[in-house]
Amino acid sequence: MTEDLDTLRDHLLGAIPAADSAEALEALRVEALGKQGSITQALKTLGKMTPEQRQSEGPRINGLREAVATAIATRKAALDRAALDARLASETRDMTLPADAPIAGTVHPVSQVMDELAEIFADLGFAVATGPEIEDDWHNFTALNIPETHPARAMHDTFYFPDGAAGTGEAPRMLLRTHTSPVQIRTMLDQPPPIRIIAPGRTYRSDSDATHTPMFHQVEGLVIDKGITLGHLKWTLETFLKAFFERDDIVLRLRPSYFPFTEPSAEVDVGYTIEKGKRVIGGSGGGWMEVLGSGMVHPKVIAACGLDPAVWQGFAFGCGIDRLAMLKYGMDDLRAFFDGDIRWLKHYGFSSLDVPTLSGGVGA
Ligand code: 2U9
Repeated sequence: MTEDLDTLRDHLLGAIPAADSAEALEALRVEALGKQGSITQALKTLGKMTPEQRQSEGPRINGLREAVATAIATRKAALDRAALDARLASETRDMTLPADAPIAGTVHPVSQVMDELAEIFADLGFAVATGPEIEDDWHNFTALNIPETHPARAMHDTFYFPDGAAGTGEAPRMLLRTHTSPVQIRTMLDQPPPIRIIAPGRTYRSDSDATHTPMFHQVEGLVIDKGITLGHLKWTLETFLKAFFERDDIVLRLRPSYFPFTEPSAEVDVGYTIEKGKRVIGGSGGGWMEVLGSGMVHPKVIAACGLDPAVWQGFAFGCGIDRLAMLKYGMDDLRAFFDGDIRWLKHYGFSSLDVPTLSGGVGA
């Protein structure tokens, strides 16, 4: 028995440190300490021994068991460390690669223009406001001086939700907002003037052709303060358009118009010139393009938001973001904006690392 144990000790304590894989080490563990293992079997012989034999053999067998268990744990830790080192060596990243190389996607022109608008208007003291796309009749129409019978409701080609509870008079009739104006209404109700905000976002009208999609993007602006005039409106729009088109020779033409929520109202045209057979924004030799609607906020709208129109005045404007993107970046079909065609996005998209800044240039 004594000789057997010595042979076993020599064999195991020689083989364990030499095991070259987790599998080989596990095989040795089973061979020694498994249910049928040599040490387990040796421990079982203790029960049949005389007390004297047990006193001398017990510590020897248990000592061997502990030595083997320790050797296995030491070898396992060494094999684990070697496996981790090998993985770390094979999974390295080249930290000197250009940062944009592995990025597959691009920033959509609509997102890019929204970022440009936020940057330009932040410089003029405007905050960005947002609100729900599912609105009620009051915030989308009534508060904006568009009562139930007003023809503008029909003009907006509104997507209404099925009546449901609304028909019972218990809940307001819900709709997809037809413009971002309800965001300005909510802002006026929520915070005291002075207010300077732009509200960019999705809007919905039941309309579809080369220049209209059922979902499109708008940005609207609102200023409410004391002593606001049309002069402030014109300067703000001129400053915005110069920064957006990155040209100093932007010429504006304000044409009288009508919107229920502004009085007086004006449509804003921007002059263009023809360069290499193409229309380019700037100058006015080529003609005029309509880009914005605007006006002084109607006193009824100011009153609907709980403010005294004799004290507070303001101006507002609105335009299509998709149209702004088309004019600046030269796309000709609005529907391609929403096709999700990766080739279109590769051509017209922007790098996510190229953030618009006034100092670095708002457009890439
Ligand atoms: C409040 C008060 C006034 C927002 C305005 C326009 C003029 C306008 C259209 C341009 C093209 C929308 O995308 S479009 O179809 N918008 O012409 N929007 S003034 O007036 C407001 C808004 C909110 C409280």
